[in-house]
Amino acid sequence: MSPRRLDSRSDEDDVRQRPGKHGSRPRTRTRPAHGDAVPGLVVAVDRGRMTVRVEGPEGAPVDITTMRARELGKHGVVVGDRVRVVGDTTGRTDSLARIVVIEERTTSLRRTADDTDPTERIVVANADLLVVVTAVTDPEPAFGFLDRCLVAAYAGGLEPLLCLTKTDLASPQPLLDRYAGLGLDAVAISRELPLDDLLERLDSRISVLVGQSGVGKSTLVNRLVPDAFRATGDVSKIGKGRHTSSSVVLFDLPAAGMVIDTPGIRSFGLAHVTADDVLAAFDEIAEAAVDCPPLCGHTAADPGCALDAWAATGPPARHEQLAALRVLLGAVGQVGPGY
Ligand SMILES: Nc1nc2c(ncn2[C@@H]2O[C@H](COP(=O)(O)OP(=O)(O)O)[C@@H](O)[C@H]2O)c(=O)[nH]1
Ligand SMILES: [Mg+2]
Ligand SMILES: [Zn+2]
Repeated sequence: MSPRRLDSRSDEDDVRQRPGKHGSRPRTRTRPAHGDAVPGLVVAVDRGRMTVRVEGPEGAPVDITTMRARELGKHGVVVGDRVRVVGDTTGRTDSLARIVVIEERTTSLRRTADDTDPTERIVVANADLLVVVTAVTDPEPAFGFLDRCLVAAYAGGLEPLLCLTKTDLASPQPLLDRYAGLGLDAVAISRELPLDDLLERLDSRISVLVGQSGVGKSTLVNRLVPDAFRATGDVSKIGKGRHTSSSVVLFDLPAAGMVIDTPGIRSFGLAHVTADDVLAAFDEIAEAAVDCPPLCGHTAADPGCALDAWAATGPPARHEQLAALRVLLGAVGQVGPGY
């Protein structure tokens, strides 16, 4: 069962988007007539000002300050967005350029504040990989959180990667076992060991790091990006009250690729996700589910779910696959809207 990349949905907005009819949202690649607009990548968003990386006069990348053009209406801009910019794009002090186009997103990592809040927010656009960082112990793995991260990855079209930290303290095996059926990629790391396995997976890609407090995410970011200077240890004392402690931050890896840290994200509300959104990441299972009754939640409690028959036929590994998938669907099952 191999996850496949989903087609993009059009989710432009990180604000006020009603759930329940995704798939039918208009696909708006907003493009006013700006022939001279230059392409760029949004690397930071801070209260209405976006830092956009464009190609500078000498060909080297330059980070410039921008705002959204009025013609974009309510379309939100998030880190990772590919945009087009007009105005003063030199990056000179006090220059302010305008974003006139937001390119269609290839992936979108989304969350709602909680499972009942209909307001969907896009956390990061166009990331390839969601690196779910969890300690094997100290703190103990938060399985519910991990399940939710994986659901958000599959539903958003990102490839998930489990990054198991503090493996000097305990075995990663129980965590690997929980998700074995998903065919999920995983790396085990610790402070004392080289990061080669992880670096290989981050190479030339845009990766988002998520993880609960204390798992060693800042320690990891500092090793990946030596000039990142993320506060580690008792963060509750260090980061409190600063808006930077909760903003999404993009770092360039010393080699090729970028990592995006998400310090403020401690939960993934999934009010926007349906069971079928998750299934869509698994070709074979999605195909088997066409025989399910309408609005089937695909859990063991759903009468007539065709996935039981699918697991009962074919290779025995299907049972493990279905069990792992249903662990994830348990996180979706708590959702009201759409079901
Ligand atoms: N034993 C052990 N401790 C670690 C490891 N990585 C980080 N830590 C410790 O775990 C604590 C939390 O680390 P931090 O990077 O601040 O976690 P964050 O909250 O996820 O950013 C700190 O005391 C780190 O020194 C590791 O690989 N092994
Ligand atoms: Mg931290
Ligand atoms: Zn079903």
